[in-house]
Amino acid sequence: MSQDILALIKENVVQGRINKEDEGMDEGMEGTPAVMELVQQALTDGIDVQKIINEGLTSGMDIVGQKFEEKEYYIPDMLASAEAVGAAMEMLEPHLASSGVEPKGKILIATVKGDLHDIGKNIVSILLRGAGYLVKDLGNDIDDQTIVDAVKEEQPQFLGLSALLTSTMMHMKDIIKSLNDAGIRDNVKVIVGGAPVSEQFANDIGADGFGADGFQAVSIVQSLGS
Ligand code: B1M
Repeated sequence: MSQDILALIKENVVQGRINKEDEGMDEGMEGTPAVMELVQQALTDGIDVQKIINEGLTSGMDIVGQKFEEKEYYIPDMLASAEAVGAAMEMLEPHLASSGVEPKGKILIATVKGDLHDIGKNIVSILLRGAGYLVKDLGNDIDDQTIVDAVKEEQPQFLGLSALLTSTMMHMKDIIKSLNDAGIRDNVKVIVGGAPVSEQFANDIGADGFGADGFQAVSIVQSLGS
């Protein structure tokens, strides 16, 4: 039963359908429950939020990525799916957020310069907030100097960097160098992630941690402490 609804969420992410009024890519879907109705149903059924995100939303976006790679989907198709995931994450956020607890630490997060992909970063931010951290999201396409200035000003314990393009991930190394040059590298722990980023890459560029997904990002932040 829970697998059925997760499969439907995944399918509707691939269809780029937010609400039941949406047509989607295939014919005949209008009027059937879409991502928002299905996620609401999954919550009502008591399905774990982590499962909804990983097995419904994120695995749907994986298929969208494959379709884009195979030139079956174009940018507007990807955006429709991305919007559906964003809308669902807004609905899930209150279920992840802990209430009335002092923040465990402060985290600055950004997608690096030249990179507009922010869905993963937004998921990581929501999960970190849900785990009790104060997250300041600088946005996407953020240049190195803005990040260094923000670290100086905000004095966070952690800096989270996201990159989805092989052409932009190297900015993570530049940012770490700029932190070093500014004499503030030791003040902040740098966590990196994003589809092309690996643990090996994180080690090579001198980051403190790597998260393959949002939940791993939370675990690594927790294990590094403040
Ligand atoms: Co683009 N795109 N895209 N795209 N896009 C990819 C990344 C790509 C792999 C697609 C493909 O060709 N198969 C490819 C990159 C190839 C490469 O670099 N080797 C690509 C390309 C080429 C491009 C353009 C260049 C296309 C073009 O214009 N010709 C262009 C670049 C624009 C730019 O950034 N300058 C582009 C544009 C776009 C859209 C704007 C249309 C849209 C982004 C919308 C948005 O983000 N608001 C988009 C999308 C949606 C994708 C795919 C399909 C999905 C990305 C995504 O959101 N995944 C993607 C293909 C794919 O990944 N399958 C693709 C879901 C998300 C939940 O996963 O972001 O990986 P992810 O985040 C995960 C983990 O990585 C991790 O946790 C998250 C949650 O589990 N994580 C962290 C992420 N950040 C972390 C930080 C951490 C820790 C963990 O610590 C701080």
